[in-house]
Amino acid sequence: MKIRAVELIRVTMPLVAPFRTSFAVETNRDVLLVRVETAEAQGWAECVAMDSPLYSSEYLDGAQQVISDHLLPRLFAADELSGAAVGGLLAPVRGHRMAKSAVETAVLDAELRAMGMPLSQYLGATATEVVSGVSVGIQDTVPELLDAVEEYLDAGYARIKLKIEPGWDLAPVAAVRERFGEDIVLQVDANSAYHRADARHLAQLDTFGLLLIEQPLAEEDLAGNVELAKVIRTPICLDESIVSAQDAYEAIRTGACAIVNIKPGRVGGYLESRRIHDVCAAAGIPVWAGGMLETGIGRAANLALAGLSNFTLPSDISASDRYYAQDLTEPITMTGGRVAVPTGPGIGIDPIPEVVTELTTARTVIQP
Ligand code: SMG
Ligand code: MG
Repeated sequence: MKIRAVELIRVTMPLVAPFRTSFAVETNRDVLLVRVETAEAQGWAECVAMDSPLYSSEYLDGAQQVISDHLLPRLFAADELSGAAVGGLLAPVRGHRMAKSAVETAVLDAELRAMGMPLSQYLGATATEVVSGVSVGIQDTVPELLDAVEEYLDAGYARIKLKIEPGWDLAPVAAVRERFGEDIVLQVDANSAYHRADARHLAQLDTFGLLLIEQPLAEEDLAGNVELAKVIRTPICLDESIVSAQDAYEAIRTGACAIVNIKPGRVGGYLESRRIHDVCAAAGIPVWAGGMLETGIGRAANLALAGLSNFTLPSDISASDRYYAQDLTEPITMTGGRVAVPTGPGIGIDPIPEVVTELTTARTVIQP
């Protein structure tokens, strides 16, 4: 396979409601789409970097520049390209995993579409549906939070994740438990907002029967989680801290986490995601798929991954309408707390050209 051209498309997607985390409030999702054209097929992917480097060090303009100036030239220079070869070709470039993931996924999508094989099958996924959880942002007041949670439970979501930060943790979690009872599956995500000295405070969450606490401490502070795990009973799940299979291995070996959130963008692609899945499976550590407010393009690919057998916890793969009134693809839907794994070739979903055109803010075509 040879690449004929790559199109980088910037799209601005208005969110149905602002989404607040411990690090930012999002009202629009700026997205970078990568379209790879080969003689046989075209492939699509979505870069999950956000407009500012607040979730992690990557951000959209930086990702776009790395793709154009440093990643694509390495792929154009290759004699025979395949999705599986991309990782090795891009390895000399340090970091920039979200950018690498988008490029690898677009190449893989083109290859699989040409072969007529679904990404789920290529990855070895066995499930046809994924248990769907929803991530609920920080709200101004507890009553507003309860209304939001009620709406998602009524819609059928199988698990609720509350974003927390210092000052918005014990009270909202207590209120949700009190209102909706012990039976709802509940977890929290701090996006690195706490410090080791907060261990005793976080231990107070233990009374609420949470499935897990996600990324309580700084990205770099793996050892802090080992200490924290001695003080809290709620299982620690890592997100930002795990950017490779080696990180996952190390976090598990040292006891820094009991659960891993897998986001393909964060770890450099679906193939590294599968390696993390395998490392965790071998160690008896359950995993689930994280989300980055993807459009249908990224969501479809995440569904393929989440069909692997060790994705035993509900994933952050909600329906399109959780974030977007109009998705870039046919909407992804959730029924009875489950979302179907796409069955078509490649990522199994196509962008709707008119919608992409309408929401596009910039496009560039890059050729070998
Ligand atoms: O796609 O539903 C989604 C987003 C889920 O909370 C979510 N993602 O840290 O896990 C996380 C966050 C990262 C993005 S927040 C702007
Ligand atoms: Mg997270």
